Amino acid sequence: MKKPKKELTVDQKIKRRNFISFTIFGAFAAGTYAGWKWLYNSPEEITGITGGAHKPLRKALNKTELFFRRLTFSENHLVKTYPKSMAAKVVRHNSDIGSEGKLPPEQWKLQVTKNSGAILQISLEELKTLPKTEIVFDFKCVEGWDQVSHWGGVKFADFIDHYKLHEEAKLEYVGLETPDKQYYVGIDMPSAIHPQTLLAYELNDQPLPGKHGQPLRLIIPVKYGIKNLKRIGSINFSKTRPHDYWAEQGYDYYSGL
Ligand SMILES: Nc1nc2c(c(=O)[nH]1)N[C@H]1C(S)=C(S)[C@@H](COP(=O)(O)O)O[C@H]1N2
Ligand SMILES: [Mo]
Repeated sequence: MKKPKKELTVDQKIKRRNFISFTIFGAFAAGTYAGWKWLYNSPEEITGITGGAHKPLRKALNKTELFFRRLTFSENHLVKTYPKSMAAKVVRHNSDIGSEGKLPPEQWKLQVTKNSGAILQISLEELKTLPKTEIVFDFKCVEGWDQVSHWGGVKFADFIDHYKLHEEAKLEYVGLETPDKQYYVGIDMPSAIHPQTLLAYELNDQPLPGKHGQPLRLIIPVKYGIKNLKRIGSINFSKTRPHDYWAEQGYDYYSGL
């Protein structure tokens, strides 16, 4: 004979539901805690090129970076430009790590290391014999200001052509440093050879003032100000990420717009 099904009282039903919801809630809470603990106890990356995140988080950040690089970047994608009349006459100035004061021009030569190990020493006069390119664009600092400014110099891609650095340009990165090596940046090659990237020696049709990177600076409109290194002393090419002043402090290595 079949056992008659026992009806639950309202009270019992409530108790049972509470039991089920608390069990589910508890399981979620335990899972969340376990996940957090896993992340918390996961090894930290070695502080070096980038600045100390937990390894699983850095992995996710790198994936995100790659996704946005592929989505937003192409050599044909140009940053918006403006008429010269819109360029600021009084140009904002930010930090001067490695580029303080004025450098006697005769004490400066751009040093470019080739794959062979040979070092090119290039004077400003020599650079000025290459075709000049000008750009008026909205310069953006991560600290929250931006300003339309007008720069002139040698297109990085023209520089590569002129000095026959095609083998070097097949590598992934360009590293630039101030003469005293106090400030340094790493740039991915597609951004370096982007048609709007300049080795700039002029601001508002005048030689670069001391505080804006005299005698030569990087102007890379596809990146935030931090990557626009003032007073370039040396240029290197590499397969791996060159060290980068702000990335070491935890800023985004790519720092693209
Ligand atoms: N050598 C050197 N380059 C540098 C910096 C610096 O401190 N030292 N600061 C960077 C930052 S954060 C910004 S916003 C721009 C500012 O350039 P500006 O002073 O010409 O406006 O330069 C970049 N290049
Ligand atoms: Mo900046």
